[in-house]
Amino acid sequence: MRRFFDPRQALHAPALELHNGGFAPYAETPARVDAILAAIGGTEPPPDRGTAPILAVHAPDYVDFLRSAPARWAAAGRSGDAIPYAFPVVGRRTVPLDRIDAAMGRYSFDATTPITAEAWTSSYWSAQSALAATAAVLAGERAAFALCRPPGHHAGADYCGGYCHLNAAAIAAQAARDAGTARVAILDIDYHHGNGTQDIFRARGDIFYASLHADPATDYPFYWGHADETGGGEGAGAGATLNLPLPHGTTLTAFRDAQAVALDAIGRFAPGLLIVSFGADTWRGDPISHFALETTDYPVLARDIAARGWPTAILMEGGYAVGALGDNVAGFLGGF
Ligand code: Q9C
Ligand code: ZN
Repeated sequence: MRRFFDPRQALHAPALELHNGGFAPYAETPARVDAILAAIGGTEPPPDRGTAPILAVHAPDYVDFLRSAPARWAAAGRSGDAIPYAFPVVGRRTVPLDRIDAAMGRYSFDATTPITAEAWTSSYWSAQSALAATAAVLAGERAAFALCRPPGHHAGADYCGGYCHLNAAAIAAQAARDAGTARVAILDIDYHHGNGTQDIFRARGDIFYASLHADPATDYPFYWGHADETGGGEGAGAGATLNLPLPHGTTLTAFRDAQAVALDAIGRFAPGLLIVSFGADTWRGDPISHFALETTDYPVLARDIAARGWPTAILMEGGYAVGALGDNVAGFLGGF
């Protein structure tokens, strides 16, 4: 299987994140990349397809903000990573975003996603890796992998969050549509709901989004991913979103059954391309998650997906148990 990654994706390295009332080392560390690369062998660097496929998904003012925020933060005399602390939620209105802190809150939905000086560069190349894997599949590969890091599925058209700045899966799905694939399905099996991906496509009927994730009644991102969110808009998106929340402690049997429900729904949609948002934070020892999958479960899940026969681009999302991450990712890819 072809595997894509650019070394610039490892440059983004925030120091700390808010965690249970204090600051903890940032879980989405570049060490994740080293662990995955050591387990899967060599990768190819993606070609540079520029900003056009990014701007096909993300708002231009948001992209400008991501690129300029670190310099604005430094110009305000700040040390440390750029982190928002005030959000325009209560009495939300449009205001000038001259103050960097106002802009930070406007373009973020949480305080766990610093915009380091390298956030744009790393996220840009993460998106390019996703585009390369997708192009390889559209050119005839049965499946391809993009080591997307930073991850993407929490980022919306005009907001960051959940360690994500650019939504690689959404960028890849839109690029496939623009390349002529009529129907694209996204299967999201990260531990967390992919709120950004859902938001970006929720009103559309040409891109199906199905997600297995921890119940948002108990887990981040809380405000999305409930079972009654089935797609919206004026008709076209209705029924093109499927959310399957699962309880803490979920093991292979229940996860596999839920994945089969998602795959059956995707089958009825009849996609020309499948994009898998793959998170290994479903593993039993993940430090921020509460499912109980074993390393030996990942090949099983991958084989169930591969058996459906759709051309498949696999994109990395979360997974924070660095010691087990390589085996979990390699096992999943091996299952294909
Ligand atoms: N510090 C992905 O797996 N929760 N993102 C942080 C505790 C954020 C996970 C709260 C989890 C985001 C791609
Ligand atoms: Zn996750």
